[in-house]
Amino acid sequence: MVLKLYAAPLSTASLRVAQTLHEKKIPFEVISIDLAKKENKQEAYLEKQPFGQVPYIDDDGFILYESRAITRYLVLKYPQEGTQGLVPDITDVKAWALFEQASSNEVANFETFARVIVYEKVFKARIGQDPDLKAYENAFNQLSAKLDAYEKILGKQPYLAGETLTLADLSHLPFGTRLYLVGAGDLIDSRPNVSKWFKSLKERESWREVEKGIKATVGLTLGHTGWD
Ligand SMILES: N[C@@H](CCC(=O)N[C@@H](CS)C(=O)NCC(=O)O)C(=O)O
Repeated sequence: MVLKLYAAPLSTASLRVAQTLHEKKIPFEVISIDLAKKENKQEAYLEKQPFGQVPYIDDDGFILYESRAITRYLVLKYPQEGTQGLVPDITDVKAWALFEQASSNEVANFETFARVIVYEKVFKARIGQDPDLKAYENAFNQLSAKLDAYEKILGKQPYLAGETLTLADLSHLPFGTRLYLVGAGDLIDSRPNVSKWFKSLKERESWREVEKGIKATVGLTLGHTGWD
């Protein structure tokens, strides 16, 4: 049975999973969840994803949510397909630990702040609320300091976990590209190592396939909703 991705086609976490499906050349069907209509809060949905969020996958009856967990599952389950090496050999504990370190950086040192910048700058306006400029400025300054550390790391190695591209790098794309959309792309572009690294990520074919909205590679895509 073809893998099913329950997603909002422009949601950041959904994009993360769809990009990995493209990297790994895994055929998938999209079941579009309309967040505005709160389809993600209906009882049947909550049975699969108890937190009422997108995305989740149904891989022949195996249900999994949390975008980063899904991408790791896909890479480990389909080792022969598509791009190789997106996670290190799981028996190489040091390589795996460096991958975990890079992955935690993405969550704790990048998305935490990028999310606030995007949310305050654009999302609140879309739902008719005033942005909290102090929260915006605070997140901007904190992300700026974190990216100074990224600049040093990427001056010593091409990717965050070392010499090769991993999911930890790709995971930055959904919110990293949103920074450009809200006029904060200079946080990336003003740092040469970060800028070169991020440009190489944005140019991947897998990202081009999903950046304008996730489309199924098999079956139907039912409309485009969701942006955060
Ligand atoms: N940590 C989760 C985050 C999922 C998430 O925040 N999904 C958002 C869309 S990007 C969502 O469903 N928002 C609607 C809601 O929380 O009610 C993941 O990575 O899968």
